[in-house]
Amino acid sequence: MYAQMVQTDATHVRKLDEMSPEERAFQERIDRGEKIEPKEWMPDAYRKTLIRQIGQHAHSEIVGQLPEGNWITRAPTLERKAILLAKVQDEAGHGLYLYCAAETLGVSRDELTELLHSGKMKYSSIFNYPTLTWADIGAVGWLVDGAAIMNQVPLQRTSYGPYARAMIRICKEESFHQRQGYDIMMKMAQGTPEQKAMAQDALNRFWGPALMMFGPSDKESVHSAQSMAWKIKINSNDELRQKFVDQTVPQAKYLGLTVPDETLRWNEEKGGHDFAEPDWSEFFEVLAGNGPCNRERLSARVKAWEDGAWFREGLVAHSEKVAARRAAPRAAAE
Ligand code: BYC
Repeated sequence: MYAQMVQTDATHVRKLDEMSPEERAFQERIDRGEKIEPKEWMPDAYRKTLIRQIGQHAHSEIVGQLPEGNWITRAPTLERKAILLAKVQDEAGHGLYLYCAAETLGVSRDELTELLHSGKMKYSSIFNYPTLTWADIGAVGWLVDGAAIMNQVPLQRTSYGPYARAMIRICKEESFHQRQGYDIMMKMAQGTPEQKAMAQDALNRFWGPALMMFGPSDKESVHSAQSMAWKIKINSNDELRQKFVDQTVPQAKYLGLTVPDETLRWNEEKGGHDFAEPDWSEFFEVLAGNGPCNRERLSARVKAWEDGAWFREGLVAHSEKVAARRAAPRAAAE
């Protein structure tokens, strides 16, 4: 079932009297809402937790290009193709901002890539599901980017400065992504009965996996308590999942589509919806590498990395040549 692959050494939330003077001063800075910057002292477990989360987030953006990239050549109009192309390029950019943020913690992009390719580091479970129809591209934009925004808006206030700043730009772009997905769903839902049925089918297949994006339930979440004490995470997994359901249900209604959950009800007392838990056994199977597309996704990434080796080597050779040329007149003058 669940296996932690990147060790963070954060075994439990440490109380103030268990902390060294440095750790205590650090926690007080966090509690005051100060941002932590790259060169400042931080507990090793805080650094490792950030590398784990930011690295997984970066990988998700990069792997996340694959299900959508699948439809660039088959988008129904030139306009849709141009929009999808721009969105997929944005995801690459998000991956790069995040790898840069992770690099400030002392890990290289090559090291993180190696961890992804060897299966030691995760990426979001959602990208292990196939995009079977054009309506799936609408559902991905609407639900997957919608869930991503719900998770990432609070991360703009995360305690590590470079991560928080990367998230500000990413969130702006994600809102455009979510709008384009909803726009596709609107067109499909208002189209022919066949198109509406495709939109409903996409919602049926992506609803559960979208709920899983927020991570396991709070009682199963191993990292939440410490990550929230360090303000790496601002909200718990269940809090964000609830907000996502409350935001998305009226949107589905507006589309004239049915959320595939017979237990879904508005609960006046809690001021939110009651809804069915996603299938957690499926979630842990996907995390263990056994989702519908895990092997395909990873092998596509490994192939892209290997096929691009000549280009990376060319870039390094070129920059070494430029550096040598710059150094040559200086050496001659000395
Ligand atoms: N998928 O203790 P927990 C995007 C893992 S990109 C896979 O609750 P945590 C987009 C978790 O890593 C979306 N693994 O962990 C891109 C941990 O395993 P390890 C990505 C998951 O970290 C392109 C274990 O389960 N967003 O939106 O406190 C196009 C226990 O979980 C998942 C981010 O990465 C999952 N769904 O909380 C469109 C946001 N859930 O590391 C869209 C930043 C849990 O011990 N990340 N796990 O081996 C986070 O906010 C948190 O890391 C999570 C999990 C809420 C995801």
